[in-house]
Amino acid sequence: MLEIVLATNNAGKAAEISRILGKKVKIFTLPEIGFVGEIEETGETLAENALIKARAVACKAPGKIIMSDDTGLEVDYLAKAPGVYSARFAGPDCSYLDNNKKLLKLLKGVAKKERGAVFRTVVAVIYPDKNVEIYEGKISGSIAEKMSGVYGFGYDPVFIPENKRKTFAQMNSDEKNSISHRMKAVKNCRMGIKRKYAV
Ligand code: ITT
Repeated sequence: MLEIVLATNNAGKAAEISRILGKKVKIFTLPEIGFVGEIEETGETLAENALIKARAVACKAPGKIIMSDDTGLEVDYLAKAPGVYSARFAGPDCSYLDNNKKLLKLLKGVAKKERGAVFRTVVAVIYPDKNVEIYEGKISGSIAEKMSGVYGFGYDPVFIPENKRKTFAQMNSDEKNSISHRMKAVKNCRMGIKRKYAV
């Protein structure tokens, strides 16, 4: 069984990734490898931040594959903001609700055709031989006029994927995972892992 450490403190994200990777992979969370504390995401790109998280954890788990993901929501009308700053869009210690409220306020009155947005995920993997690989996934869509739905996390209540009539938060996890930015990045990553290991 392949052992992968997920370098994330975000439980929603960890649940999605482990579902996508499937049963042949044993996932270790940060508490399970004895990693405590916050990792400061000081990078200017998603790839830099994903690598910062993976590197911070690698020394704690020798011999294991380390995987991290950094995700950003890029809104056309806001010149691709919040992007790499998606987690703290509404300020330090803000909640998902604060971020969604701020986004909806900034887009108040903006026409539907100008509400385009992209969710982008970068997955960084550090292999036990110290080799580093980066994988990407994205999905286009638009920002709704109000929050809807109870599933998922983060900006899911305001993001409507292209060709859909509901937000990510109105989809159960299988439905979101079948089309999401994270699924695409993790699937690319899984292909990279398969090229190295027979799983
Ligand atoms: P880690 O750094 O511990 O992995 P995080 O919550 O800081 O977790 P990111 O920096 O990757 O995660 O993501 C930034 C924010 O983007 C995150 O806090 C959510 O608000 C949002 N986000 C990420 N993935 C999302 C998804 O699939 N659906 C909705 N919002 C998402």
